[in-house]
Amino acid sequence: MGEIDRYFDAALSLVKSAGNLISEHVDGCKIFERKSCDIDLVTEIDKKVEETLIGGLSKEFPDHKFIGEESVAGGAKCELTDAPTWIIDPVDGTLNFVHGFPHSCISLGLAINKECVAGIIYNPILKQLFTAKKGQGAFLNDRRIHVSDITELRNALVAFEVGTSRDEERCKVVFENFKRIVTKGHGLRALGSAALNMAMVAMGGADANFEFGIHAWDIAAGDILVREAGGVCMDPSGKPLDLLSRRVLCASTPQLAQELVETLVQIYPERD
Ligand code: LIP
Repeated sequence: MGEIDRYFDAALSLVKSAGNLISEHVDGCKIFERKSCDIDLVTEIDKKVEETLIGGLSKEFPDHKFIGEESVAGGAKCELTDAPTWIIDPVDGTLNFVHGFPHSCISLGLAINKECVAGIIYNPILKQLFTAKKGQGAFLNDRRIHVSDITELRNALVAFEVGTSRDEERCKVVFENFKRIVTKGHGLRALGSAALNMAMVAMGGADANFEFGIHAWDIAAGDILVREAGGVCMDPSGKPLDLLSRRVLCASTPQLAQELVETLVQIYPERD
């Protein structure tokens, strides 16, 4: 068994047990605090899941590093080095979770030398377990998944999110992109979880996904998942993905990604 397999197996069992915290509270977790703005929420479950994952992984791998959504919210620095780093969103789709809309997941990526080499996206409510390891393919539960073969925007279903910022200038760009994709493509979808949107691209349910303003913890697991499913993941400008840039574009094919690069109005949020 390789090193990545060993790290992955330990993480998977922690993710599965932390998933129970989400599924057990899915009907009753309406108590939340606000973070950066009125619709950026955190619940006790977000905090408990993150503590469970960081606690378990640091016990197993004391020299590994962590970038966790809720730890960063508490003032910790977001630092990505070459060391093995677990990038954690304990509940991606917290707003969904608070409302009982069943698209919330744990998103856990492992980066080594700043490259995502393993990812787990687990929606315990709908029992969807997406996994990927470098060079070993992408899976939904135990079934191998692949991206679609769509190459043109006019045939594409595109996932996106508005994000949490309601800054007027930013919203103008979001709505312009909304208009461009709706006019040119088959349609737009927004599940309310960046990680699950990327998982949809990996399984061929959507053909592309883009978002401006996301964070490393929203996209780290999705990056390796989409690539292992045969898709491409990059910066929306067409440059290589930068996990801390708060920008992502993934697609089933390089041709579709390129068309989106040329179609989207770009936003450059402050880096993580
Ligand atoms: C949320 C995302 C959502 C995105 C928001 C936010 P959270 O994550 O998954 O898709 O639009 O900006 O990052 O806060 O629920 O973990």
